[in-house]
Formats: sequence, C-alpha cells, structure tokens
Amino acid sequence: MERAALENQLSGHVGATLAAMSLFLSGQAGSIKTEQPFKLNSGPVQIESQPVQIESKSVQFESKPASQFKPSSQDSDFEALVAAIIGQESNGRYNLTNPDSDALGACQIMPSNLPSWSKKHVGREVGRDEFLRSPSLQLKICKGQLRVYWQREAGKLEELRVRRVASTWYSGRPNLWNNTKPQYYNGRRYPSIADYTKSVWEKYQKEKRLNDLAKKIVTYSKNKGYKLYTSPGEKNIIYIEGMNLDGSLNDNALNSWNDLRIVLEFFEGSPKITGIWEATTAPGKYYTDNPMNPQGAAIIKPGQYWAWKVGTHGTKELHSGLIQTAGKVKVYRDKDKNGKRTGDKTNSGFFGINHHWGYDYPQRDIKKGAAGCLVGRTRAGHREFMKLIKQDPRYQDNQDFIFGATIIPGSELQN
Ligand SMILES: [Ca+2]
Ligand SMILES: [Ca+2]
Repeated sequence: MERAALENQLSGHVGATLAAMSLFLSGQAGSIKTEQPFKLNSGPVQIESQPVQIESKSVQFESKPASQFKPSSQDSDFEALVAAIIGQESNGRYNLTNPDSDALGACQIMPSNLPSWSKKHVGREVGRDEFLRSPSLQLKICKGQLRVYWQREAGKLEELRVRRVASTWYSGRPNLWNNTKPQYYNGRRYPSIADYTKSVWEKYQKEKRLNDLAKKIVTYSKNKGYKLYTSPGEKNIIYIEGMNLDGSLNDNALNSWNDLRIVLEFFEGSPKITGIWEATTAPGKYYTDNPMNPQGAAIIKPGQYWAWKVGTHGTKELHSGLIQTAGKVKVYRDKDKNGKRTGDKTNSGFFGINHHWGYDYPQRDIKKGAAGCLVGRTRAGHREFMKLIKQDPRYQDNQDFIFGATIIPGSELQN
C-alpha cells in the first residue's frame, strides 16, 4: 500500500553524499617562500559526488568471519592515510592521468618515480600501461612508498604526522606541510601545500570515523545475532536512525532526512563502509498525518529482514529499487500520528516497504518522499546505492537474489 504513496513531487536540492561534503578548500595566496623548486607530485583534486571509495574492488581478499577481525590501531591509521591520499588525488579513479604532469593512477604517482618505486615495492620495474591497468599494483606501490614516509614521521602528533606525509607526497618535502603559497604546474593553479595537507587530514579523520562506525555496526550486529556477510564483494545494507553523515547522533525528529543508509563490506576480514547516504526509515509528516492505511502510517520495526529483490519502484518516476516482494517485515502503525513507535501496535506482512529515492527533497522536509519505505534522499545517491549493491556477486549470479537490510536505532549503536 505504501508503495502507492510514493508519488513523486519533483523539486529541490541536489544531494550531498559524504564524498561531496569533503570538498577541497581552494587555496589562498600566502607569504611563505618556497626555497627550492617546487616538485609537484600530484594531480588536480577530483570532486565528485560518489560514495566513499575505500579500496580497489578488484583486489581479491579472503573471506573471514567478522569475529576474527582485530586490526591494530596502528594499521588502521595507516590504512586511513592511504584512503585519504587516494581520495584526495583521484577519488578512487585508478585509470586517471593528469594532463599537466602525467601523474598516474589513483595515487597520482609521477612517471619518473615509477621505475624505482615499483622495483622497491614489487621487485621489478612496472611500466606505465601495466600500472594504469592494475589497481592491485597501484596499491602495492603507493602503499609501499607511503609506508616509508609514514614510518619516517613516527612519534609525531597525529595531525602533524599525517600532514607531513601528505606534504611529502605532494611536494617531496615534509617541512612545507603548512606552506600557503599557491602552486602552479603548466600555468595551471593547484592547491597550496597547506590546503592539500589540510584536506588530506580532514579525509583521514573522516575515514577513521567511518571505520569506527563500521566496527560499531559489526559489534552491535554480533550482539543482536544479526547476520553479516564477509566474503569478497558481498554487500550488507544497514540503516541507522538518528545519525548524521559524520557519525554524530541527531534528534531523529519527524520529517527530516536524519537517518543513514549504509553499505558495509569486508576487506581482508576488516569491515569498511563503501557507501553512505542521507535517508529516512520513517514516513514524513505528510504521510504521518494522511496515512495510506487507516491504522496509521507504517514505521518499520528495527531489526534485520530478508525481504527485497531488485525491481522497479514508483508509478510516475519509475526507478530501480529494492522491492518488498520476498519476505515480510514488521511495522508499527503510527495511529496517534506522533512519528514515534512507543505504544503503537505492530503488524507483519507485505506492505510495499521498498528502498527507493526521495526525489531530492530538502534535508529538513521529507514532503511526500517517504510513507514508510526505506528512502535515500537523493536520486543520485540512490543510483549509486543501487549500482553498488548490484555488484554483489550473489546478485550477479542470480537476479532473484533476496537482499536483506538491518535497521538500527543510532542511540543503541553508540552505547
Ligand atoms: Ca529518522
Ligand atoms: Ca506513534
């Protein structure tokens, strides 16, 4: 029934994914003088609205149960640095080349460094074309070299360490990490070193917050007896209620896109958030006040359900979504129209509780964008979500694959 409610009003704002939130700050002309010729090592900053790309999808990992995952914090800090550099340099585009410098790949390595760095980190010289074709080679070489710089800065305060490594990556010189002089290459302006290292530091912190959130989801799921799939490429779909994109809690008020839609995957046994978007698990005010069902608007009960297949959602603005055709879900009926579950009756069944998009409605107004479904705010974000989950090998093997989703109250996750 609720699916009929998702008639679409067009409007509004372009969505902000987490990636888009960390837009690079452009540089201000500064007064510090660079004493040696500037050795630009990297390409332009790529700004795209995409889920955070953390690791190459083409790297093959062994699958391990979540319970065996115990990384040292040291390693996870280094992994966050690598992800931050890749995010800064290319936003995860392994085939990228820079038109000014010919910097190569996801980490934007200079071609002049490739022979020696590849020999050092993979034991042989790797050519330009092979390098660009192989994300796993790129990662080995990039991580090998970054680890040299990372270890060189060991013992420094975290921010200084990260920014000195970033400065070395960008300019060849750690001491210039706070240099605000604008940089040029082939007449084109690039960020100052200070802006570059600041942006890498911000990405690094965001990466660590997401990794912390991923670990909390794993711990919570284990405690609840929820299933998480850990084999390569398998996607776990999670909704967290009352949580912002930076992992902080909000008041989960009625009629705001104040929940998260997350895709969580495992790499080498380690949980990673590979997609995160604004969402709602609750109906907006319109359908709370004007429910499709006389017993009240549906608010899905937190839990884990196996209920969805890929299909088409909507009546006017048809789009690919996850459609509740494969299993029952339990919902509260918000008969008292207060947007809260407390005291409401529950029922279980097929209610058309689909995963669809929210027509780019403003962050603080759900309008008619949600009537009880699991809704990602923006069209673009929803397309990214669908593209990502369709890469799940189980779906690739079987288009009738049944997707699960777990709905978690954010306040429980933080405990
Ligand atoms: Ca909410
Ligand atoms: Ca209620």
